[in-house]
Amino acid sequence: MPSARQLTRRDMLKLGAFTGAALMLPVGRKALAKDERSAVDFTPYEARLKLPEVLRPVRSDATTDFYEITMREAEAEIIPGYSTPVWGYNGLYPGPTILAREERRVSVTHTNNLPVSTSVHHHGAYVDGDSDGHPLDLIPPGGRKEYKFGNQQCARTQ
Ligand SMILES: [Cu+2]
Repeated sequence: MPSARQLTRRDMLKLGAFTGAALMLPVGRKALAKDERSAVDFTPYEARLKLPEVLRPVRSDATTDFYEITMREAEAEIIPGYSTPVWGYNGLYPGPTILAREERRVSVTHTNNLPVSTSVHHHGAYVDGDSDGHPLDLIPPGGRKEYKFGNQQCARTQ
């Protein structure tokens, strides 16, 4: 079984094209023809849904739960049996879940251990501009940034 690093860009593009078309295939049908050019062979819709792990706060006080997340390179098993390099929150794909309660504040401090500057956008969060993570609000490699959430919103997935 090849590791993800053995897959070529072309292989990954083939796989991406397949996953888009896979919606029209009957469940259980083989994903890719097994020939010398196919690096991966799997049956779609067979893997169980992996729920992102729930992150625990590093500390809490009367009003706020504090979390720490490190962006780093890791390997993830996106396709069962195959390892894929990812840049993940705590090295996870998808990243961890933070459970928040309405009106209870959350602070998340991100550390960037990736080789490039990143922005952590919080889609759908009612936050100050400094905690929105807009495209020019970059965390350089080795940098840290705290994001603050008041959670003055009704329940939702963000
Ligand atoms: Cu957005």
